[in-house]
Amino acid sequence: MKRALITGITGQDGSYLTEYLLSMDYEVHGIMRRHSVAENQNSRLYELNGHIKTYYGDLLDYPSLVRIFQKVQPDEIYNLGAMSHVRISYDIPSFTIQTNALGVLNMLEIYRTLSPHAKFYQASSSEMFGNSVDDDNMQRLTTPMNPVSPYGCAKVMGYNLVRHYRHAYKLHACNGILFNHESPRRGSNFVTNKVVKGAVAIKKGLQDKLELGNMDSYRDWGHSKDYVRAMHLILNHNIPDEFVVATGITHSVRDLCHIVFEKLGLNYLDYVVQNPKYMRPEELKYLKGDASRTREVLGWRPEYTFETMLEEMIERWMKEI
Ligand code: NAP
Ligand code: G4F
Repeated sequence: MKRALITGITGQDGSYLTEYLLSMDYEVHGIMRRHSVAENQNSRLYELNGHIKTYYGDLLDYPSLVRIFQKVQPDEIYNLGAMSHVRISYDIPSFTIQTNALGVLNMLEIYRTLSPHAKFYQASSSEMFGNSVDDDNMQRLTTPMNPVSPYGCAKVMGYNLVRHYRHAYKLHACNGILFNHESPRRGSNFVTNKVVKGAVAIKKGLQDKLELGNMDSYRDWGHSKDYVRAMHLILNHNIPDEFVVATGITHSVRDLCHIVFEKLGLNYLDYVVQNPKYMRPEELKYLKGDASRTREVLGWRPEYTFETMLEEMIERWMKEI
């Protein structure tokens, strides 16, 4: 039985990855932070109660990480823990850089000293590219990284640290450069789930307007369930390396609103208003990922389309609201 250790197990990806690994008979261990309201903390893991082992820890708390590594002795390490909200990273830049960059350094140091025979996956991000695009309007491994947010800057550091530790200490450490991925479990302050939740509340007569920021940026949106499968393939590839995970299809935030409201029989133009509060000091305008190498080398294919993913998200809020 393989033993996996997941940081960020309470998050969207952590919960789907846990389910995926359990379905393959892994023993799954996860690191959880202390929250003041304990009830909601592991809401994404409720159905897995009794099937996983969790430990209090924090990417910034070195002693807790050492203790957990010694106890678990993992075969596979998935470092998904992060302050993952790009707009909020402008509000709390120092915490973001500490968690998303120094947190990776803490993990790598403990990995190399206590579990050097394990495999290590780092949750890197398309936010690292910033506004760089290749001539064909896509991003890939060779696209320059010019991050436009504290979040993106920190992720570039984490990405480079993983490459450095792999080369310097001959570790099986790899990066997945994942483009945006969503699901019914997505935090409701990310744009997809905010739009779906708002549109459903409007449909039910509980809300009049939906306030958004920039509607003219484009994102390459996939489903988290498809993307956690890619994480496992990347980590278990025989050569530790970097891989891009994306659908290769891009939509604007405006398209997103149009499609979601239309599925509910509404016209978004009647309800969506802009609020400068949600604009960013510097915006990443356009993402469209080239995952052709990931498809060829790892045989990865997404199963969801943008539309089937949104339908699943609408269904969640129709039941819940
Ligand atoms: P998420 O839902 O926000 O989950 C983030 C997880 O990190 C949560 O479990 C959170 O714990 C934990 N965390 C935050 N700060 C921590 C700290 N100091 N120490 C330990 N754990 C900490 O994010 P996600 O969408 O699942 O994303 C997973 C990873 O992929 C993140 O690293 C993210 O940056 C990266 N990524 C995501 C996307 C995407 O589109 N979803 C794309 C590219 C890369 P709490 O529950 O206690 O807050
Ligand atoms: O949903 P978002 O907040 O995601 P963003 O900034 O692209 O970041 C996500 O994807 C990254 C991968 O590229 C991850 F690394 C990161 O952890 C996170 O998961 O915003 C998407 C777009 C942006 O252009 C934003 O300006 O939607 C625009 N937007 C417009 N109105 C809004 C809103 N975003 C949010 N969160 N809230 C709004 O009201």
